Amino acid sequence: MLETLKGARRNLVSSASRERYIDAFHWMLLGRTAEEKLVSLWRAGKISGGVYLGKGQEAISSALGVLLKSGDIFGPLIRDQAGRLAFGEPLIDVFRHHFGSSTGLSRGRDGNVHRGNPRKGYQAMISHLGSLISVVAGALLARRFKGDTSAIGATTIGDGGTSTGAFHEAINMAAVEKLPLVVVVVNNQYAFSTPNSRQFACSDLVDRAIGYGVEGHSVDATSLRDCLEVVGYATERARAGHGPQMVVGSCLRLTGHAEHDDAFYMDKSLYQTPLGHDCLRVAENYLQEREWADQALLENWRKSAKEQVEEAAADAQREPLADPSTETWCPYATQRIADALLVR
Ligand SMILES: Cc1ncc(C[n+]2csc(CCOP(=O)(O)OP(=O)(O)O)c2C)c(N)n1
Repeated sequence: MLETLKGARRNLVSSASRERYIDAFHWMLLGRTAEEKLVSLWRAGKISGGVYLGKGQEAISSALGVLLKSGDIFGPLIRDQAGRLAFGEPLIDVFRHHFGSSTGLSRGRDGNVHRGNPRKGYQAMISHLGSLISVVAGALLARRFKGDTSAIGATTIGDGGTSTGAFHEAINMAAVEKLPLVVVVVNNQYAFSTPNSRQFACSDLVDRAIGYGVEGHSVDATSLRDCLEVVGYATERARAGHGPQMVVGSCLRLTGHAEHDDAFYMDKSLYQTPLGHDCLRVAENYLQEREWADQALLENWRKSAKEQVEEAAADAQREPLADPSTETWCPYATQRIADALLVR
């Protein structure tokens, strides 16, 4: 029988220390600010393709990013801008990628979120929902074969993504292999226009953990403090050899599926429930309640985030675009990408 985890959690040193909280808050703020810039660039026709936002999900994403360590493996999904930055993605890479800069991580081959840097431990995102879990699990297995058991791996997925066969196959395999994998399910109530009621029939997604034989944890994803504690606990359990951990965070998608979607289908009354709280505002209130920051300091942080974003966007915009006539195009990968993927 699975251990009851709620009691054990209290014995842990809190993962939501002042220093870590403020660190995670900064990445949330920077992620939100970067995405606001992407939206204005997209609306001005300066970038093509879609712009997918993590608005409302920055707390859980950033918590995961700061809790992973150098050497760990991270597989971010579309709403993980905050987590990517917290894990170490340079801000300029966000804009390089969206502008199609030849110095971007895909050398201008992809316009939005399918970027990664395997050498640095973060996998390129795969759009096919559920597939990223197998990739992170496979990377952990590869490390194990090489005798390296120091790292854990983590990835996120939405409520809709949990309905895929790939999700089931990957978690089942990870559970059998007892891999140190943390899967963060962000239940933002909608999969594009499909509400939870048309997506799954179980009362709580975390109950699925029992069926897979993995440890499951629930968290209010609008609270950075709770995310740091619960995701922190899950990462510690994975590091300590207790196998895969499934964290289910609840919140509301505070935007359309992407900028081209006005989300007319969403039940607007949900915004008035606790699910609809904006995690960034909740985190700001918490900082003030604890007297870790006042209005003036918060304003300084916002200004600094804006300046960093403007500088990164301007620098990336000055870089040359990919040039198909000089690029050694290849159907699957260039030598450079193949080299980056090689396991060392
Ligand atoms: C296997 C698969 N089926 C369908 C899609 C198309 N698709 C992209 S995002 C999306 C909705 C995802 O919803 P959810 O997993 O709840 O994540 P959210 O967008 O809410 O963060 C769908 C259906 C896909 N990318 N992969």
